[in-house]
Amino acid sequence: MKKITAFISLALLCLSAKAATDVPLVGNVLNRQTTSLNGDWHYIIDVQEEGYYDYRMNPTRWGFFQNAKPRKPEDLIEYDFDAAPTMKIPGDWNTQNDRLFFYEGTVWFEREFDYTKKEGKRTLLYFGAVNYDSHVYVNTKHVCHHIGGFTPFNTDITDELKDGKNVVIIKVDNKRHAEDVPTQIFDWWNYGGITRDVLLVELNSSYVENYKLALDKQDFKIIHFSAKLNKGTAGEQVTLRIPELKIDKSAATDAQGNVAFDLKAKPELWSPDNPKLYKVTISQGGETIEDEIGFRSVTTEGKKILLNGKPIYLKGVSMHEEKANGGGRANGQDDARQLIGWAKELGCNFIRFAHYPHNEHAIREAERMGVLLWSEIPCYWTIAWTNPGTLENAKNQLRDMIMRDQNRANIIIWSIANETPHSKERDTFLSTLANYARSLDNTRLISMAMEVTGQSNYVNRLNDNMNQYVDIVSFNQYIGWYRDVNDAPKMKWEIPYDKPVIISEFGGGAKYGYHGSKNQRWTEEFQENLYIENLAMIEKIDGLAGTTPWILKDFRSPRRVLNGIQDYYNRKGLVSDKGEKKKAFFILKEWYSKR
Ligand code: GCB
Repeated sequence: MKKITAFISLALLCLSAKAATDVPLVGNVLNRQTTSLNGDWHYIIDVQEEGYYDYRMNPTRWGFFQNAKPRKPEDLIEYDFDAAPTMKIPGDWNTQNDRLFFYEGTVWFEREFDYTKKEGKRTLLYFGAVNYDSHVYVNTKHVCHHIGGFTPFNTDITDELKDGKNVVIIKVDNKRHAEDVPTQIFDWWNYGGITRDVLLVELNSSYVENYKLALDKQDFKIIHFSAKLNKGTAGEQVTLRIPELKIDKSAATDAQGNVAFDLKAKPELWSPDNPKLYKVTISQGGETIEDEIGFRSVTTEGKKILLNGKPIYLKGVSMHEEKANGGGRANGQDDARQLIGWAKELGCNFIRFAHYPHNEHAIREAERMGVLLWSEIPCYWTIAWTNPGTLENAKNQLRDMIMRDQNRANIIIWSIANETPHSKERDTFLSTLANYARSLDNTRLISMAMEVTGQSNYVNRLNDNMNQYVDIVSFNQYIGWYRDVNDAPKMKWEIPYDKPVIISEFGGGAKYGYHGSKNQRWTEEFQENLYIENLAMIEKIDGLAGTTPWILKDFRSPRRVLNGIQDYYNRKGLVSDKGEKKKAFFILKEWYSKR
């Protein structure tokens, strides 16, 4: 008995140990010295978390992270990663095994890799995203715990690695909880698993953790540069080079390991018409990081959004991060190119990446294709506003989204929430996020998708306390879907703020190929008419600076149960889940061609 208690305490220690090796996110990981751990990973479905808790819900002595093997024929070990099936990583589990289609719970993943220790080098283990709650173990040691399904994280595993064979095991749990971000209910598929790249990142013991290059908002002949080392080491030389602009400048870090300077330059400005990117290198201590960076400014003036000092109308569309054909999480250039390609065909210069940070490949692809972006964290619907842990979680997601993407010229808006119910507690929570976003990055605009609540008959008045914290007031409205389309011509919209307005959602469902009269719900004609009426109505809104109708492509949602049409798809796409364009696609295209 004594022995068992001792064992359990040891295991408890193992499980609760806060990762001493957790390190802040490294910027621009895709262009670092990396080894990919993508590929086939063994997995074990663990409905009751048998590999984590014992029958008293205490940490189990048989934790799967131990990767135990029987030594004697009589040994009891009830799991075996070597005998388990494999799935492709990155990838969601729902679309790789029929038995996991609706599954929400724990799955363990395991992968072996070879490694050779290098003197003086540090190795980080990086995950692009794991949905939702993950515990990572290297060679049986717990190395980190991460919460949040759409932001990257890395941890320093140098001290756990050995020459030769190493094993990484990760417990992934995508059960939904009220205090999570997003919360228990949301209108998209809760794809579980290791959904983005897994990388080993090799670094010097002192390295550039992150850096930022940004054009001055007013003076387009000044570029601000700053960089931060992982350590507070003074006197380290950091060199920035932009050969095409003849920039080659070095400076020494201060006692906090920071360096910052301004440059005089005359860059060609990045814009949707001219998505010019400059080759940039940042060097320090023998390590050189390459990047491609665009220079642009985004500001507002009254009800106008200015890109490079000139008013721009954001011809947009909303988009989920789902594969271009069928469902499943997208992660990679091909899906991005296809989806963004459809948006461009619509005439878009802007996409709302809803409702969470999308993968870095898609963001970079959009940047190359000249598409501006709205990037969002999943503070969606009924968040637990008064729970400190929930706020901490939302702040972490916001920080990591910004830290990953702060050098992407095409991202112009950080969105902090979607359709949240008004309350004092919500305002406290969201204003904390807005202020935090601004403190991290003052070179972009802040917005959130609001709701119009002051509705009386045909007068819609936007009345949201959060207006004072955002640069752009955006709101969703569903005239024609959750309200009669014939109301559209009578509707009046009052937006009493001297700020640009984006209609962040409007739309309605239609099944591709289903035809009928414009009054027949779910037909392409119904959706087409809804777009005609909405666009005519929206056009009259004072200060309208952009539109991102809901949504580019049909997407999977467990809320859209069988009714002969939906089949677990939200059918509000302008393009079907198989890539077929519906009639409304061409209405929007025509409207955008005239703006
Ligand atoms: C909304 C939500 C979006 C939903 C959409 C719908 O307002 O923001 O996530 O998918 O409505 O289809 O109802």
